[in-house]
Amino acid sequence: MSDFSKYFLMIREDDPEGTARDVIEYTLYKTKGTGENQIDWDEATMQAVIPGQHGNLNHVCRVFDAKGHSLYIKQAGDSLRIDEDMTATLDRNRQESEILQIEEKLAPGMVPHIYFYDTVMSASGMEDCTSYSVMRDAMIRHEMFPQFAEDISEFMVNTLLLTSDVVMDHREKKELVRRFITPDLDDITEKLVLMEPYLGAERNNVFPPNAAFVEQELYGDPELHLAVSKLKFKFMNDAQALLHGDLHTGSIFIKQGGTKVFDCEFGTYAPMGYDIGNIIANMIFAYDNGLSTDDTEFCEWCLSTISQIVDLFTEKFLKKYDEVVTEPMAKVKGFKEYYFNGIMDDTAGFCGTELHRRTVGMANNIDVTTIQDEKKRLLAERLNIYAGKEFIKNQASFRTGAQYVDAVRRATRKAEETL
Ligand code: SR1
Ligand code: MG
Repeated sequence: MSDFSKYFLMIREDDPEGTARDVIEYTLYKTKGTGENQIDWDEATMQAVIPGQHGNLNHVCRVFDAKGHSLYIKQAGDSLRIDEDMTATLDRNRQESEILQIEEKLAPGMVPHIYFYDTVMSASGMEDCTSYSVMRDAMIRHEMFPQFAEDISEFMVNTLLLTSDVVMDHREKKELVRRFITPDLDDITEKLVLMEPYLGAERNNVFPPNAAFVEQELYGDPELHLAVSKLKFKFMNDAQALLHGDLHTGSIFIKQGGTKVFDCEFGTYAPMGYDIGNIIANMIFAYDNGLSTDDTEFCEWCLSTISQIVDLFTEKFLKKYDEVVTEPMAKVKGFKEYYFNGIMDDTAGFCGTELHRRTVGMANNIDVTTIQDEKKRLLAERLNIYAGKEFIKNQASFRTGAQYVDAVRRATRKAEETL
């Protein structure tokens, strides 16, 4: 019997048999039983399998039995999967679990249920979502999900607005700010997203045929650098709402008619526009991949989804604001419009930084890196760079879904002209 009273890395991709043994023992230790959040496992048929891994940071293993019970065990390792030399606090598993529990209350059914989390092993037991696909994989297959804009806009309005000062008691909100301060994880975002794509870094992953373009358009544009520096300080200092913090298509499970958001270990108090901008940017990456195979139907679905996300978020946010606002000063005439315009500015700005960092930074995304044809990959990268610059430099021009779609089409044409 392994000793789970001291931390050790239980999920080891280079040792599937040892992992299975440890994970089954651990799962029984944490969940065996018939009460709430316990599982009546059929021990004789239990198996534990490490699935294809997606995340850059943690380790996961799926446990199941022949009677239909199943669970995902997720564990934080000392070093990060993306780079063994990088570390981040083991406490990230607690943060993620607690945020998912909060989000489950605010947006019921839209996150995987957390059965338990364990601050000794830095591990949690999460609802098995294998009937869903990771959305990034589905995007690469060019699958379309008509419910997505409705679902994700609902998720964002509920999790963001309801954790902000316009709704929450300010003392309780500050307690959450304290609980979810994540210096290590924030440091990754502050460097990987909000600095290195502009000032350059050894660990940037620039596609060599695009190096001169990146040099000129990103590293060599002082006006852009100033706009991003303002966004960076906003991210660091504006504790507006409890964010997911890494809301890309690799952090979403999806199937026809269903959406669940997971992987919120970057969750922290920061500007709402960071989450909203991230999701829009990641739909642009899906569009990039569609363009590479001339899949017009998929590209148009991506663009109309972007448009709907922006417009539905706006409609639902403004309606809900009137229903739930508690702060008297937030009811003063004109404040709602001021507050919402700020969110929309941030959305455009952080959409731009996500477009840039995934194109040239350390953590690229497979929607673009799997494009084999060099010219088509250059088209994708350059349109991301052009669109991102427009979003960052002209934040106040992006208030409607149609304005985002027009900018993506403009950036596509402009990128085509360079090839
Ligand atoms: C070092 S971690 C790189 C990236 O992976 C995560 O998903 C976050 O997006 C982070 O920036
Ligand atoms: Mg992640």
